[in-house]
Amino acid sequence: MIRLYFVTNNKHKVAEAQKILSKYSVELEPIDIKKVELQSESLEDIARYAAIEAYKIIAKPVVVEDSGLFIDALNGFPGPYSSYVYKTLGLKRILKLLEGEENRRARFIAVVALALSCEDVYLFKGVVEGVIAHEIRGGKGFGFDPIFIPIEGDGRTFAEMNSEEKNIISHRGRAFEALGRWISANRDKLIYIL
Ligand code: ITT
Repeated sequence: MIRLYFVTNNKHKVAEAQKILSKYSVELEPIDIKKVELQSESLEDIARYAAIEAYKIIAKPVVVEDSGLFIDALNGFPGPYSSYVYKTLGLKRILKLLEGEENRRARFIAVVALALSCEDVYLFKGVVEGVIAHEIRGGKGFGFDPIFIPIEGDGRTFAEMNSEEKNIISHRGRAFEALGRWISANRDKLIYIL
């Protein structure tokens, strides 16, 4: 079993990521240090920076994940500001911004960063395409799940799916699958450092 620190305040992220990584014999150890968030349009830059800052504190291999909802009709808003916008505006106000809007295309993107040192950082990206629902639907998941309908699904929002169903197609599921595959291929390297 490989154990990796995971810097996040979001317990939903931990639960979803752990389900994927268990298949690769990886256990995530959530750690309560501040995730330092760079002001940037790029999830890659934010995740990389946060992973390096975390590594500086714990000096052990560490994972962070930065994600967001990008709505085409709003030029990619809220994107990297998703967490803040969810807290300040909430779902109803986002739906209001899209009232009368025919283009409801959106995507969730997640970037996972694994820092093995300050110089040795690996990024894994996952994307899921979807549309913004006309109403709030479902009680599962978190954040923008009740208004996001993945194109690959059957018309349900993420909040109407259980976590296994969501994980198969979600941005986070895909990004952590990529991390899991990388770890499988690089086990020797990791066991040496851990
Ligand atoms: P940490 O930074 O502590 O990891 P966070 O929730 O603040 O937790 P981010 O800064 O990466 O994480 O913000 C991502 C936000 O994007 C998140 O708070 C949700 O509002 C939204 N989001 C990301 N993935 C989502 C998902 O699978 N379902 C619903 N909303 C999601």
